[in-house]
Amino acid sequence: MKKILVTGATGQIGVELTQALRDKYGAAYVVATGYNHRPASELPQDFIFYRLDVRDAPALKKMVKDTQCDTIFHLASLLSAVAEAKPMEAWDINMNGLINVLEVARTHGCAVFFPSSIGAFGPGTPSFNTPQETIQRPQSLYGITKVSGELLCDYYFHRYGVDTRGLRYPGLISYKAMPGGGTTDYAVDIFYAAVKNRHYDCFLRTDTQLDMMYMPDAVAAAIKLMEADSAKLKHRNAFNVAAMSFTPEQLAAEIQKHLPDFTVSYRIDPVRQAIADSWPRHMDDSAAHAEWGWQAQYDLAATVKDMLEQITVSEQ
Ligand code: AKB
Repeated sequence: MKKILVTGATGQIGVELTQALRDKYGAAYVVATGYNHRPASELPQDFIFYRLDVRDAPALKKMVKDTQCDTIFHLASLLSAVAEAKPMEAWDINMNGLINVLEVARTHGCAVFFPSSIGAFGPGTPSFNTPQETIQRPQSLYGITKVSGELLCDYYFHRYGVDTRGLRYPGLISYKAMPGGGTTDYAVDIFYAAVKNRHYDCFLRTDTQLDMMYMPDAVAAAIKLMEADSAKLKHRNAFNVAAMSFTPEQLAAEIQKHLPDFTVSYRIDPVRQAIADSWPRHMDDSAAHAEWGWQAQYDLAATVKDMLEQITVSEQ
């Protein structure tokens, strides 16, 4: 039986991944930790977690020792837009947090899941069918921490045999916890604006095409990767995973099929637009298919239908 520790459990991925892990392995076997407190009203009811700053190595070590965990889902990280605003803090949390996790995993024999991102690519990367192995010269600080994180995870695997595995996530769409300062956040905000106001002011250009994924797929991918047969993994840190790829204009058109009076205007944020312009449009995820059977379940139409239904119910 696995005993799991989740860092960053109050974040956008963390809230849903923690719940899915508790459903699968039992609540007693999944310890959720978080640092950046959201108001309780923004978390699911009865969401139990411990306060832990991943930069605090002794506290992290004590948590791993006390819980006797054998697997760490290390989600604590600052996202791309907020990392541009607070680069020193982003480096501290994303890099020092990760190396603390890897060190404690090395000394206590834990496996580690690390979420990388499309942000790990840059303007020199092939934009369409972005290969699993390709040029990675990101220009955002977030992206630099993600490439460095991938390399560090591979280093701990090759040098010390720590079972590290990771995914390059696209922009993630969800309704249970809001994202906190990413470039792809428009693809979440737009649904709330559509349901509440029938209008959205988009901060990315109408034709900005990016890979996206619905949260149930993102959660399933992390669990499936961590359960995969280690011997079959040729790549580890990190696998490209794709589900759908669209522009703000295409997303708005899909929403309009359900809400015909919905309109969008564009007020571009130059920082987030520059980041988005440097990211790939669509990744090739054939290595994930071949090595551990990855397959997305949600396309654009299914995601939009579910998001609108869930948000409409929660607003009533
Ligand atoms: C962000 O926009 O920063 C994240 C990501 C794609 O990694 N959602």
